[in-house]
Amino acid sequence: MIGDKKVIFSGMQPSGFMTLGNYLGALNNWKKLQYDYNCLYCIVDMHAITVRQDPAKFRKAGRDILMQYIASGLDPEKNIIYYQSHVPQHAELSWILNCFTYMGELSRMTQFKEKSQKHSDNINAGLFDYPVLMAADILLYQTDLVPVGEDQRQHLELTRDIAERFNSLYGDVFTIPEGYIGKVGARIMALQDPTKKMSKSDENKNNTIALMDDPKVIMNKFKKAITDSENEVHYDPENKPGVSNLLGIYSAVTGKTIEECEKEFANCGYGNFKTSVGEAVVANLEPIQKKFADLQNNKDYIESIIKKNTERASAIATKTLSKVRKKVGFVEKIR
Ligand code: ATP
Ligand code: LTN
Repeated sequence: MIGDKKVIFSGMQPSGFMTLGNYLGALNNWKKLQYDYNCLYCIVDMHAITVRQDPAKFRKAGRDILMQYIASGLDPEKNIIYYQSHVPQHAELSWILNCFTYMGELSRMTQFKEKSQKHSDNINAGLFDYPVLMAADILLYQTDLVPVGEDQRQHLELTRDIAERFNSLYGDVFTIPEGYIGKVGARIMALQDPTKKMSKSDENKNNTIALMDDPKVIMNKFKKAITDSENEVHYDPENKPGVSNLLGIYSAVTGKTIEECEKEFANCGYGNFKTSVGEAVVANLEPIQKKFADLQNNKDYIESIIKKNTERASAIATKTLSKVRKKVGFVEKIR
């Protein structure tokens, strides 16, 4: 708790252009939480370098994501929006927690197995240790709730295990966090291969809708989206993954239920259906794109946000870390 409100922490990697999947699966839910909780939304740049990044593209993606957070409706006065690498306490706590995490636990992580297959030429120690840095992110702020997608559930369980292990040795140091897995837009799939999730690091750009894609590009990508040969719009993720994904997107951007959407498109044919989905997405993204363009011209404002929010995050992180340092028996720093 901070004051009388529970603490929420979540993060996103600046590993490319933010996608409609990130927006509907994460940001849109974060937006709804910002008035009822104390929220920290971190840009986890240190996590992102566990796979190779081109420095210039990476820097741009990092800058853009902060503006996209704000353009999407996250209030930077209410929420603490900041960069992980600006608050060194994340790295420091991560080292300490490494000494309370077992190799066996880390080797069981599904994301590590998947990413080491995908990046078989660069299976670095950071990739293996990724979940411990994530545990440090969460535990530094005495987080109560962590809104994440289904794919992060295992990492969250490990965070709880590490926290409980530490607490059982040293007393109540960390709040034990709970997951908060939203239902709407929980899993937006790739447009050309609706059996895998839409992902910002996907090399095939026809698979993803970027938040900042031009309306014409968006319409085109939806027109090309894979469906099936039935020409019948109804929701059946198992047998009709493409159409179901499009229905899910339409439902998420319009706020209508899946049943309402099915009715709306009964007997309409895939061509018209895809056009309507595209138009709904374009309309949804238009104000975000406009706000983003305004923010790009307001460098001073963005810099002041970064400065203020880094200080706010640091103040909380410092408190937790000094408690941890004391508990493990480090000699006190002389100031
Ligand atoms: P990468 O391609 O680098 O792995 P990503 O696009 O998968 O990135 P992350 O940065 O790992 O996204 O995740 C940021 C947030 O967005 C997480 O909360 C994650 O659950 C959510 N998210 C990512 N992709 C989707 C998706 N396709 N549908 C719904 N939510 C998503
Ligand atoms: N691993 C997460 C990103 C992430 C995160 C966090 C999410 C890093 N630290 C702390 C919630 C809380 C991902 O890949 N989506």
